Amino acid sequence: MKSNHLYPLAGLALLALAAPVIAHSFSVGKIAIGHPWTRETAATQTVGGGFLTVRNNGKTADRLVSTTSPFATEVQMHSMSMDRGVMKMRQLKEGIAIAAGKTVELKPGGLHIMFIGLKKAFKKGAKIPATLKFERAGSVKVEFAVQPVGSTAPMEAGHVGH
Ligand SMILES: [Cu+2]
Repeated sequence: MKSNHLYPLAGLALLALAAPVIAHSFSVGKIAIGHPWTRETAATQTVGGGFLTVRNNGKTADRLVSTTSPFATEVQMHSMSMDRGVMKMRQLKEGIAIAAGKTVELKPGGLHIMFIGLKKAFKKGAKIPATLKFERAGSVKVEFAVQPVGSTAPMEAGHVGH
């Protein structure tokens, strides 16, 4: 596991500081994960969605096979689609394929991660630790940034400098 925040070269670190926005990202092998985020949950809420981008910089297809988090009893991968005007959510037991050279976006209304059986509420500004496991690249620890309830897209500005 390697966080992209840790630039080995001072020059790169300076460039990063000069940028107006610093994304939080993670990588393992040829897989790059961009801005994992989730939404604030109410105390009574038992599930929460998780969103991120996964890029496969390798020449071989890979697959996100599972996710675990100490904050949830179970973490599933879901797809969402319209079926005769009704939004349907379906569990992807085989995981999510990431073709070579491609980026897959997990976002509200589409593919997403589902935290089930929340052990405590997700508080705005907190980071939810999770481990993503890829068939080929292996496992990587990431943190889902908790955004406000109404968020529909990742907010990078909220965590500049971490
Ligand atoms: Cu779902």
